[in-house]
Amino acid sequence: MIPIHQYEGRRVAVFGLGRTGIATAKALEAGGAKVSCWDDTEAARVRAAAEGLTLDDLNRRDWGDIAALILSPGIPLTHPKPHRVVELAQAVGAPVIGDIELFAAAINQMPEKRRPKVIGITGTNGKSTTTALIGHILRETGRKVVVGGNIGEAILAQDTPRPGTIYVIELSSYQIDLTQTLDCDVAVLLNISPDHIDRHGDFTGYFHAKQRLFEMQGPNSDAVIGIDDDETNAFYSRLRKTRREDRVVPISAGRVFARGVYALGDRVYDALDSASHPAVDLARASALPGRHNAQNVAAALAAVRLLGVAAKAAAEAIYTFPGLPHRQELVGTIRGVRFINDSKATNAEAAVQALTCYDSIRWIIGGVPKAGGLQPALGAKDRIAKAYLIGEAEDRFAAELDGVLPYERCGDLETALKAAARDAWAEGREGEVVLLSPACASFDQYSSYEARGDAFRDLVQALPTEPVAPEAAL
Ligand code: UMA
Repeated sequence: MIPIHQYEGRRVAVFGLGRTGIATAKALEAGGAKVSCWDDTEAARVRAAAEGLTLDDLNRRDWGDIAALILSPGIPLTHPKPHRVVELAQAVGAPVIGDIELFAAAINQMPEKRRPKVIGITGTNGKSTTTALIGHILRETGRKVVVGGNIGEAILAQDTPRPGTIYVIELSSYQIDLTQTLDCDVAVLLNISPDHIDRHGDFTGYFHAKQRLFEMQGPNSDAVIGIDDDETNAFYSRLRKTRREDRVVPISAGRVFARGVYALGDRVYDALDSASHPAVDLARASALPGRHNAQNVAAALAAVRLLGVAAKAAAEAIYTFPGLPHRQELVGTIRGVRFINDSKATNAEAAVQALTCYDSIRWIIGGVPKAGGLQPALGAKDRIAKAYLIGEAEDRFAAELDGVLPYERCGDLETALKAAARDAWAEGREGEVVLLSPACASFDQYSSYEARGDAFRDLVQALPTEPVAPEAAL
């Protein structure tokens, strides 16, 4: 745990008692603050009390003595409208910040020599893979590394900063919104497409949140920018005007440039300090298939090179990267059919990345739909044999798919998996894939995308490995 001393002796409100809130409350208590915790959900309050935290109904108490509100990232700050606690804090002039800001303030106070390095990664898709890949490369090349943020554990639940440690932090737009002083030594923007519009008002608001990661950087920090979207490309050009040119590194999957890191064919080229040369053979990076992963590899290579890792050593580490659960995770091959868990794909742009990696796909989709629906994924429709619909999105997706693709309404994941497996086995063709890449949030039927992916893995493992008669009875 990273103790936070900034509010020693003062009272702080912590609202939201999931992963972030619990870690934050403990870190503040360890640093001597008096912490008042609350959550809208009874079950979360019970869990927090069992962890030894003090509950204090923030809706009812007087806020006069509260020095700051630490908000969890999933709680509305501005849109669709500010949560009531945000208004209560603002009414008494208490700052509203997040756990990443507490971390930033703590390391900013450290003397330069002892301050750990920070790599921050944002973008719409590929953040977790790139974060984990950077962590893996740094660890494999002998650095002390802590990986956290939007991926897995909250940052304040991690090891205390020590000289030489490198923090690799995945940052969602929600977390950046609650952060003011994080100066990443290397900040990475992978890509941008509409997501989380409900929380940022519109696309401009969402993109603006991502850009703030770069506005917080000092003049000697580095930026790595994926330039394959029009918006990020324009942002790259703007950023180059405000910083020394060599502090802004472009990355791309498909475009070639004189200085930067880019993927072309199955090679990633390093053109950072000398003439461009092939540095990574993507055919050897088996856990990183597809063009989107080529971009993730380019970003990771650029980030670690900026911290002084040699290209050759980085490439060797990339080849041993095991991949992440819930991202195109092969959970079984049963009677010739591959079952792939891509539960992390919570929007259509993420789903299209998996769709372009296989040829004859039984596609399980649904959950809580996002703005934009399935449209961005339908460019890959020739690869999809049939769609199997689940959850709240069923009616909407059925309407979108009418006349476009064969589909079946299945209601829940178990029904969908069994129907998809039945059809794939009946087809008996080589290369059949059953893919859970739902293009939706999970919250109508599961507590998280991880819980949805775990359920899929368990259901696949329970499928019969021998034909049962009749197959349709499955
Ligand atoms: N809550 C309220 N009132 C509300 C909304 C929520 O009281 O109006 C309470 C809930 O009852 C719950 C708590 O807030 O007890 C949950 O807080 P949270 O949604 O911020 O979730 P955490 O458990 O703190 O997890 C967060 C990230 N989740 C979100 O941003 C939604 C996790 O990212 C992250 O791993 C964790 O912090 C540690 O840093 C997950 C995620 O889904 C992976 N992120 C989104 C994404 O990647 O698309 C942004």
